[in-house]
Amino acid sequence: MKLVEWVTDIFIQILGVTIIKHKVMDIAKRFKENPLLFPSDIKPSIPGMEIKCLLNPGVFRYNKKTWLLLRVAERPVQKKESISFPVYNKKNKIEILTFKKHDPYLNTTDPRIIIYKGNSYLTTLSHLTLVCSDDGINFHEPAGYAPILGEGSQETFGIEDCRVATMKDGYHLTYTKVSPNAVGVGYMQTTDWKTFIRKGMIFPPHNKDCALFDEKINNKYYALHRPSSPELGGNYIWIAESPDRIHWGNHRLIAKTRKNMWDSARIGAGASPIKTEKGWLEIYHGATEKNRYCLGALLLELKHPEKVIARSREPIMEPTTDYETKGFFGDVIFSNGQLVDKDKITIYYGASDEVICGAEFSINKIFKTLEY
Ligand code: MAN
Repeated sequence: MKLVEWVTDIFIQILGVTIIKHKVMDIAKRFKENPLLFPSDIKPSIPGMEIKCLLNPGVFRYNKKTWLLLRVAERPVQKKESISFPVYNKKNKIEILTFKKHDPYLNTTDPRIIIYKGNSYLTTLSHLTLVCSDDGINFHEPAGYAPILGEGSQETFGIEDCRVATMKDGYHLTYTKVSPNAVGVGYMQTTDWKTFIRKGMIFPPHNKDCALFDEKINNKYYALHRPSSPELGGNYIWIAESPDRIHWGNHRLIAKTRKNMWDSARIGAGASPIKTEKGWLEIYHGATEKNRYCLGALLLELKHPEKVIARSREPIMEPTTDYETKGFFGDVIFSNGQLVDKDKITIYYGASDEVICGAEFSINKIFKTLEY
């Protein structure tokens, strides 16, 4: 034990104060260039809008470059006396809704949500935008790649947090479809990032955080997903299997939230599980009741991914830097995209729901932190 720790322990004991010490086990190597992207780096999709947040990118390699599929959250440039936000109307055109700031029926305690007379809205509307890079650090918006916008009645509040699974037959995108009726998982396919085949909602409400395994197991496709069951159960990670990636069945619960821990309120899968000799390694997010979002890991059996071999007791990454603790929604690290090169995982993540950052992990180091 270091001298400082020893003195602190004695001091605590003398005071007779009960303090539950929180062990920081963060093993992420953050990019020194962080944040890599700010909202001001991207052009708004239409004039008069401002980008409030860049967050939670899907990640893939294409044409020898690293690409991020950013979630871009926009709203109109705000006026002093009112709060306004966009939604898509029935004709799929953006419509601006406005409320007076001092309206007694307005509840704006959560910066992400507006509650008015019992109805919930989002303060921003999200779409997906592509950026690419030669070095994985400096990203730009390439010409000729249109943003992916919400479409139809299931996406009137936008589309969010897209995972990209790279498979032999192309790229497979699973993302959150948001509307006043529900939150569910949408699925689309592409091979050229210019044309997309939309396959509709594959996991019905309330469901999000869907990560496809990027290869078949026992001749079936697999996916991790996160249904929410508000009365019995909770916000847990489930696994499902499918013959075609559209029809999903044999749903099984694989991991639950844990009381009084860093993942006590909500957990959800990150990107596609990583195939290793020891099993499938999945980096997932866990949040507390106070909405503090950290990352941890799960290790799943190779042939039976519904079986959990090991799990992080402490987070492998938690909000510590200024850009992770302060911002649009502070104390958030949320990752749903990564690249893997032998022992090295490079994750890209949303920090404070506002800026895009990068960090590296060693797979072997993660293994050493897991509890079997
Ligand atoms: C939810 C999702 C994410 C977001 C976190 C933190 O899990 O909406 O997109 O990053 O909350 O706000």
